[in-house]
Amino acid sequence: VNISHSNSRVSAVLPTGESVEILLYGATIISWKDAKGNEKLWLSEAAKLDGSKAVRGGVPLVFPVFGTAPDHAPTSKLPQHGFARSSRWEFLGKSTSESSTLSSSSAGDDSVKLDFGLSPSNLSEESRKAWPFEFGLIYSVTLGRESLTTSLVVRNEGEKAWEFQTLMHTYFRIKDISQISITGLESSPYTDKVLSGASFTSPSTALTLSSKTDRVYTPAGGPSSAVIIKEGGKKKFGIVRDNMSEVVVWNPWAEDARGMADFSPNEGYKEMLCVEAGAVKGWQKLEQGETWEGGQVIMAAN
Ligand code: TA6
Repeated sequence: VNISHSNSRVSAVLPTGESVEILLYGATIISWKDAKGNEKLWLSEAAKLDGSKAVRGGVPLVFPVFGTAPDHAPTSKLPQHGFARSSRWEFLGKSTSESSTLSSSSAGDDSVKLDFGLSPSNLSEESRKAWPFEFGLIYSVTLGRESLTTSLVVRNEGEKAWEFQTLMHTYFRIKDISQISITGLESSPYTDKVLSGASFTSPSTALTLSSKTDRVYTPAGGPSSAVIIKEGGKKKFGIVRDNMSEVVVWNPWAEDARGMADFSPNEGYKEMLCVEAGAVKGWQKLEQGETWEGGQVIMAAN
């Protein structure tokens, strides 16, 4: 495995060619390519990559609040989606794994795990003041031959209990939003932000998108069930969650895409889809010294 680590980003390439690139800013994954160099994530052409604002695309990390929570006193002063995606994380190092079987086709590593850390000492004064709790985050990004795994360990390092929400805001790259269908969200409760947060139960058919979509599903299959994204009937991505009870589906569509200064090209909404694993309904509570872990495994079909 080839790892390079500059003062702003970390990247890794497997012997077979798969690659991942992560900004230390927000520990934001900004690129994930398969062995043939096909980019799997969508990144706006106007995304700020200089730390001046959260990245529009890739996989921003949402913590300790999803959206804004004006009536949740402890997080009510935080910016939308919290501070994790706009703080500078530390690179803690990497570990590689060889395939255990001797018959592995290609000599060398089959996967590499990159670890990143965030604690109060990494936060701006403003963020510390807005959310004055002792915490520790370890975010691991594992690049495999056919998969990308992101997992987060959250620890309460203080004496007082506190609660959080977290979500991995993955922007998938697709060819044509009109050819997309999503399974794994059938017959499930969801709230629809396009309909001012009203609650519904989804039908037993796959989800397709034909206008602005912004929904928070609690899949009936539970916090570790799979969601499949198909394009033209062919599987493109599989997302298996671990301890993440919600899945958010978002596409801004034409008008909102035009309205975001860092969303480019305007027509880009046709080539992206956010399907986001998160624990965002209610709050995860951690007592002193307790930890929580959650994440997702994304499989990409070539
Ligand atoms: O993906 C769900 C969502 O909460 C949408 O409501 C939309 O606001 C999106 O996140 C992007 O949020 P951002 O703060 O990155 O512009």
